[in-house]
Amino acid sequence: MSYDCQYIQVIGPTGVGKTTTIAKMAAEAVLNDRKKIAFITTDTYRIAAIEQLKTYANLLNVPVEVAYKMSDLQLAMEKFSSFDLVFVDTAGRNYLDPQYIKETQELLSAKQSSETLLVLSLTAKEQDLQKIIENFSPFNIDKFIFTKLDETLSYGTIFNLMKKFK
Ligand SMILES: Nc1nc2c(ncn2[C@@H]2O[C@H](COP(=O)(O)OP(=O)(O)OP(=O)(O)O)[C@@H](O)[C@H]2O)c(=O)[nH]1
Ligand SMILES: [Mg+2]
Repeated sequence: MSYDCQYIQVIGPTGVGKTTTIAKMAAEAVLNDRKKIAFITTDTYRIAAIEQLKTYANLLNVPVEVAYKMSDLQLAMEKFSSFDLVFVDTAGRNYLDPQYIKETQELLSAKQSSETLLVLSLTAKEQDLQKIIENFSPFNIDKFIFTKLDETLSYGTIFNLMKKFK
């Protein structure tokens, strides 16, 4: 996978595989591409979220910083400014509620330019995914990542969403 920015923010609804996908992308970057990478997590919400990312970080032998607020995120990004890629994990929330979009957006508004990836599970209904994408529009999503292809038998949603949201 190629990236357009040094900082990669991964956002999306609960349990879609944000943290797992970061681990996969990071493993590819470290093991195949020999990149110097780091993790930042802003998920201080879910129980054991930090431990989950730290477990992957230990396996790949890469550093992690935890950001409780925007200023922590800013400091962590500066700390990792010499790294090739910095993956920023975020908390999954019910993003049909615009309040959570606002909270996450406030937390992520650091000054470094970053690429924003929206993770969507193909096991979700297309109509709900459309609404989630619309609610995420204040983020300027750069790319979608579809997960759980292995848990569905229908893939048309990928094409419909790509067509609708370009
Ligand atoms: N079958 C399947 N399971 C997946 C995939 N990606 C992630 N999972 C599983 O989905 C569950 C949730 O994964 P996480 O990576 O913790 O999801 P998350 O979006 O970070 O979850 P929250 O941070 O709690 O919102 C775990 O059991 C993962 O193993 C996938 O592509 N296919
Ligand atoms: Mg997670």
